[in-house]
Amino acid sequence: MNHNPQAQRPESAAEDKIRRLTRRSFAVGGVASLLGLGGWYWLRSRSQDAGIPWPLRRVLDFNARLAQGYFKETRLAPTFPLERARVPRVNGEIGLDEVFDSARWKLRVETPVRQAAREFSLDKIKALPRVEMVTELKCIEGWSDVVYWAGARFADFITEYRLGARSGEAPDLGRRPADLFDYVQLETPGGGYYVGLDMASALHPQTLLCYEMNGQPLSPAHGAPLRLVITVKYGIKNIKRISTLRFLDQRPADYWAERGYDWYSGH
Ligand SMILES: Nc1nc2c(c(=O)[nH]1)N[C@H]1C(S)=C(S)[C@@H](COP(=O)(O)O)O[C@H]1N2
Ligand SMILES: [Mo]
Repeated sequence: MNHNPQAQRPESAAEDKIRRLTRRSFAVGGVASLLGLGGWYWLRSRSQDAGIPWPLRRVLDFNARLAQGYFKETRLAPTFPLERARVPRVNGEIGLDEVFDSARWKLRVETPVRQAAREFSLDKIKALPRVEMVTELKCIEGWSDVVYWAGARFADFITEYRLGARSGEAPDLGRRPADLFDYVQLETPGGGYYVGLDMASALHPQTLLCYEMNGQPLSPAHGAPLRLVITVKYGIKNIKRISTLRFLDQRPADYWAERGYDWYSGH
């Protein structure tokens, strides 16, 4: 007789283990260093549980042993039931006062070294796998709101459109991590607000190029047509109304870092 339910349900045992690992802040994203970034493309199409595709949960224990590379410090932020979601207060309107024609909006992507800038319509971003998550937006001033977001993973964006690697090829974190640029900078139309990100945080599975909040297209005050949602950082890095995205090897300028906040602003 076996009274251990876990022995009869290895999946469930694995899941428990994953939960423990997650609680212990293991490097979930490090899985990507096993699979390569292309692996994300496959992973994201798997069924989701608490925002984590199941293959990701299965290989987490490998990850615990092999944690290294870009995702060393990453972990998943908690997710919440949909009923907890609220429309957050509008906080921060820097860079949103430019005259702005949403009908003509394109996301401009600039890459150093002889690669021409590229432009992406919102449809190109919506064509990527849609990711929904209910996570906390934490302002560095001390408040937080739980929000239901929808958008595309930044990691899917650069993988699908072959961005962010010096060679110009599709990023392959598993085999060619050094090919990736070290930093990303995002700025509003006209450059009034700008944030810098380390590549590891940009590639975190809960970092979204977000176009919907609580089931509605983003309002202008919340960053229409496209904003960043990045759960490993405070609100200040969740830039609203992105116009330009840049890959860089030097630590990019950051609006609030220039005014005395920590450049990383992780939490
Ligand atoms: N363009 C722009 N994005 C911004 C800000 C800003 O002033 N301008 N403020 C940031 C801060 S401090 C926070 S807390 C969040 C708030 O997002 P919300 O207004 O959607 O609640 O937006 C961030 N993104
Ligand atoms: Mo904030």
